[in-house]
Amino acid sequence: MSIDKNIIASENESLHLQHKKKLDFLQSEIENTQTIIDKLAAFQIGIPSWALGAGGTRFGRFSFGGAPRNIEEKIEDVGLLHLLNKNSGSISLHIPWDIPDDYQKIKALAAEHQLKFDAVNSNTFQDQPGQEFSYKFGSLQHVDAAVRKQAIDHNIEVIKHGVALGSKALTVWLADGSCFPGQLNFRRAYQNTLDSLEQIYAALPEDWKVFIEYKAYEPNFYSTTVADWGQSFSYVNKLGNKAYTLVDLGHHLPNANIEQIVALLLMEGKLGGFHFNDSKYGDDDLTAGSIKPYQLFLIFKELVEGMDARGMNHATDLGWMIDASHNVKDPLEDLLQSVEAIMLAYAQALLVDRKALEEAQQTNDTAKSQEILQAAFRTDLRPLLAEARLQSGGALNPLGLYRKLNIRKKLIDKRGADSIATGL
Ligand code: LRH
Ligand code: MN
Repeated sequence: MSIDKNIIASENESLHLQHKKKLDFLQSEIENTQTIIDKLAAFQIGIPSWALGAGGTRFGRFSFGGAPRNIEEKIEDVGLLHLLNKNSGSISLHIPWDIPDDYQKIKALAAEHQLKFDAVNSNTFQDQPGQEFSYKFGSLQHVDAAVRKQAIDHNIEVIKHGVALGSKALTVWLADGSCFPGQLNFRRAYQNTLDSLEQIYAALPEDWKVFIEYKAYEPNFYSTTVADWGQSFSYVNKLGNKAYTLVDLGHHLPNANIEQIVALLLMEGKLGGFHFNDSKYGDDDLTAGSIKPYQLFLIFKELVEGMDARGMNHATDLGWMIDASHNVKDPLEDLLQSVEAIMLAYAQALLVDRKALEEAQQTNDTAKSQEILQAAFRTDLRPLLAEARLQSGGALNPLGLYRKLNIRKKLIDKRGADSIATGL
């Protein structure tokens, strides 16, 4: 499913006058907006291959219809998002949900859609048909060396798939932990996990990274063996300079100060990347910026400040990825909204008057500090996002055009009302 560039151009034409008015006003208020526009255009977000169909919970899953039935259709759907917003330039695959049968064909198809392959994800949190050993009591932590070896071999196999596709990173999220006190020896679980990760680390190509993703709880509900940033940090420090911590916004205990965690991991040079989403309670995997947009802004304020302090390239030096699950929204609309929210938080963070903030902090002028931050957060920079898309050949209003072209209906006509996508 593709969209003719002329349709995007003519739709932009019909919206241009209104857009120009808003842009002119912003450019009369803000200096060197082109610098921000260029940074926005360069910023690419990885779309999860496992979040292109209907998500669900143990209580139920409600189909949308037109879900991608294979990796080819998943690449087409991400290609469609990228055509519309020009900020969805990579796809993050999950193995074995998305094992390519023909690497060359899949790479060619991705290139056709101007897509790269982002971090590849291993899966030792489910038992696959015909699997010799179960991961019921964990994988890399498991008391049985044979189970650990099976999980290590799987991660090494995932690296091979990634190398063949041109990916440069492996994301390891472990469901490992325990559900009851006494079930697990925490120290042995840590040591088994570290030993296992060291064997996976040894299989990494020279120019690769491994992201260790932490999570407070679920599916284990008493302890998780990589439960928080401190535990992930402890592993990645022991593993070596190719190992980094991945921050999934939904993986924290209530009220955790994620922006402070980000600032410290960045300062330590151990922040690898993100799984953007939003949540009100647990790992709800909701649309990024839909519940706590101010927190997303504060996280990007720390990212911009911390990355500049280390001379890092905003667009390329961290793994920017979404990890969401769509229970009630059209998956593609949800992802368009998530990308928009992430881009807006980044733009507002670029607007923060850092010099004035520094002065206010150095004089403990707390009210002034807040005024400076909220001035940026309360500035509607959406016209800059739209202009960046326009200058990149995308749509001024991606969601509006997606709806106007009835793309979901066309996907249902092509794939059926009950097509199922592999994933969560
Ligand atoms: C675990 C997680 C992890 C993925 C999975 C799909 O909650 O965030 O990143 O492997 O979701
Ligand atoms: Mn995640």
